[in-house]
Amino acid sequence: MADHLSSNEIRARFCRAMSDMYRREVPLYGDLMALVKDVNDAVMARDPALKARLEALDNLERISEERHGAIRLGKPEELATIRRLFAVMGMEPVGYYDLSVAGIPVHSTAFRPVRADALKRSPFRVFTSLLRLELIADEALRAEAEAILARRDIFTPGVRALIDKHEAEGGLDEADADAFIAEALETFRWHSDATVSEATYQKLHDAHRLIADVVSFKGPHINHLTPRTLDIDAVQAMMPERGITPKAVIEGPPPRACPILLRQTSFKALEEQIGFLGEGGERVPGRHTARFGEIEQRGVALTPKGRALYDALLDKARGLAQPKADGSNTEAYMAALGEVFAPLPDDYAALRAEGLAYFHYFLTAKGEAAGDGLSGDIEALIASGHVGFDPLVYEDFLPVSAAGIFQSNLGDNAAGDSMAGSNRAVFEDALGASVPDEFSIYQALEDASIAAVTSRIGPRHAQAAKRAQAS
Ligand code: OOG
Ligand code: NI
Repeated sequence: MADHLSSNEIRARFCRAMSDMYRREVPLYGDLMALVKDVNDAVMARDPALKARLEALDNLERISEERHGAIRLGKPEELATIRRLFAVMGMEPVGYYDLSVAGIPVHSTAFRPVRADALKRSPFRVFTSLLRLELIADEALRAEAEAILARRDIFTPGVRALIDKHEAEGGLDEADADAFIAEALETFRWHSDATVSEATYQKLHDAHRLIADVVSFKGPHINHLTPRTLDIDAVQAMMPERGITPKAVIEGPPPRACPILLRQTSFKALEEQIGFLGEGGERVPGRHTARFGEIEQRGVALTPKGRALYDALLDKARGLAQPKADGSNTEAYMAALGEVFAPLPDDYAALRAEGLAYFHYFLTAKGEAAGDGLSGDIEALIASGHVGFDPLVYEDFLPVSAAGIFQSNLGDNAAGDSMAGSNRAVFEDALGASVPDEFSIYQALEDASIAAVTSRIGPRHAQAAKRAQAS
């Protein structure tokens, strides 16, 4: 077997190549990246303890790199093939997100690495949506959209061949991996030439702006990338100084000492020049709005109990002040959010004690020093300082936040009424696989860390140690 490049390495290289491409395509995104880097550098300069922690847990050079991007697909077989494409990079579908509840005619998953070591090497994920054509009410238009999509192939023959090779041989060598990255990028590239006439585009656009974005082009252009910021409030506040127009509010929980889940915000999608297909095949100038830049800041993953509380509190805050797209009530919304979230403890020990969040357990230096002499249960060992716990970072997305990101970038009046119910089975059928829910992944990580700790406690460990000595 030839030497295979690891899927982690392929994903890291792909992420960098996509970032380079997107910065060339959308220069304002490069300005956002520069702002994020400046803010991250400033945060680390004023908080050396944080910097030291990041240095130990992460790679400082990669702090400001992209954490995710997003695409929107048009037909089931595109979703099935993109699953195989992402698998080459060690990315698996996790979670089902139904956006139709927010009036957006798609359902989605996130392709992402799931193992702790893979996340550490390159946490890059892609939020991937599939258009739900069945939500187009006008039957003739639905048929037309289907026919247009049927004519396109968003994958190059080269990438198809390399996906096959990866599956047949269980990996790709370095030359194939680099070829794969170049070919895969073609799927995510921007095409300024629409495949439809202005009249067709307009009809699709009137049905829903998102439908026009998905159906009118040759491929599912990457519509945003999202670096990690260490201070999302600072970046949001500084965007205007750099000539970047932010969306009105940061989605997700309010700012906290112990961050939970995911906070994210974006700059508003740019209006870009495109060419419609003219009657004689000529290009007719037009405009389309789809692409933007986003930033994110992640916190601890919540258990189902913690998540239910989060959802209820967010709902309550939105009942008090629904954020307006023009920013006119941003202060009122942020104030409501802060107030309503007060009952969610802002301290890791309390979040853990109340079973609201997931943690990684480990033997502290004191625990290691105790060697074979450790006994008691985990809670007692935590109290005595032998066992410690670190928050497990939330690696997934939030449907209400995602809807807010979609809406602000589709034009702020794109918020529609709730559409037909969710249809996970249809999505999984198109995907060709079932999607695990994210909780099971965090639970498994937490359980594994507990098992690793308990294997070193008490009689069982003492016996194992004796056996090891005897052999
Ligand atoms: C995806 C929007 C959702 C997020 O970060 O929640 C998203 C899209 O606009 O296609 O990326
Ligand atoms: Ni996003």
